Amino acid sequence: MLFDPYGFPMFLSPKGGAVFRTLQGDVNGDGVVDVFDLSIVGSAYGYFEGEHGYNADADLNEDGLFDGRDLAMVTINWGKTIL
Ligand SMILES: [Ca+2]
Ligand SMILES: [Ca+2]
Repeated sequence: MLFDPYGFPMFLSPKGGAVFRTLQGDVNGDGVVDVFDLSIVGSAYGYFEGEHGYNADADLNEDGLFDGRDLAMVTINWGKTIL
């Protein structure tokens, strides 16, 4: 995995191949991992891909299920900001 100078992981964009900076657990993409992200992942907890309550944005490890492993990514980075 690549990391930027601030220690945040960088990923390849599936659409354009460009590298962009992100923060794991920042589900709503506002640059901070906080209660708003937790509320999103809480509402998706236990849902499988294809089910009505499944939220692909909350499936942080992209395994088709939202569970404790995704929740752990939020708690590990709790309070961190991308700025
Ligand atoms: Ca956020
Ligand atoms: Ca998952």
